[in-house]
Amino acid sequence: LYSYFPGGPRWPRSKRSLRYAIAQTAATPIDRATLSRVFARAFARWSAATTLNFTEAASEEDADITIGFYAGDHGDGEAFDGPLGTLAHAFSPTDGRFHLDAAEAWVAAGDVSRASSPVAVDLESVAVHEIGHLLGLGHSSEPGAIMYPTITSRTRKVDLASDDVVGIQSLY
Ligand code: TQI
Ligand code: CA
Ligand code: ZN
Ligand code: ZN
Repeated sequence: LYSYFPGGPRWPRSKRSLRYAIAQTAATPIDRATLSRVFARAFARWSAATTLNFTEAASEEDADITIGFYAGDHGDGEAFDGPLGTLAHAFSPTDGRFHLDAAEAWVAAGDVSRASSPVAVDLESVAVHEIGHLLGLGHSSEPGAIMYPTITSRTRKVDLASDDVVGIQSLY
């Protein structure tokens, strides 16, 4: 079963078009065009299930959601920890911050199960999960759900389960 953050925070009804920006932060081996494509696909999974829509903004000042890669302590009290452990974190509505650990062996294209690194992590899978948090979903007790709080390295999991869909549709 899905859950929400305490108090059920969500984006206001007046705001069904959300804008996200990919910040220029710590270096990742993934090029900018690939990042745009991967995050667009991850947002599309949630817009397909709701009346929300998402567009990439050119600048952070113009965005509701900001996405960035950071290493170690990056000033929000939730330091990243190197490969594996914490991969990413996102804040509840309407904060909009979505941070990824720059130290992960992110895979943005191709088959993560065939990646050369034993600690490879599929970027789109993590993005779909974190966008659930950005929109107000907590964790699910359903192992097949995107919002289930476990992911194995070298696996891809990007399709919303009916549990995720029912959860997001009762919020929006
Ligand atoms: N990051 C945790 C997560 O996103 C951070 C976190 C823990 C959190 N408790 C939270 C965020 C409560 C919001 C609300 O769950 S993580 C997974 C999963 C992580 C974990 O790096 O551990 C995924 C990132 F669900 F598989 F465990 C992505 Cl998909
Ligand atoms: Ca980490
Ligand atoms: Zn952070
Ligand atoms: Zn989570």
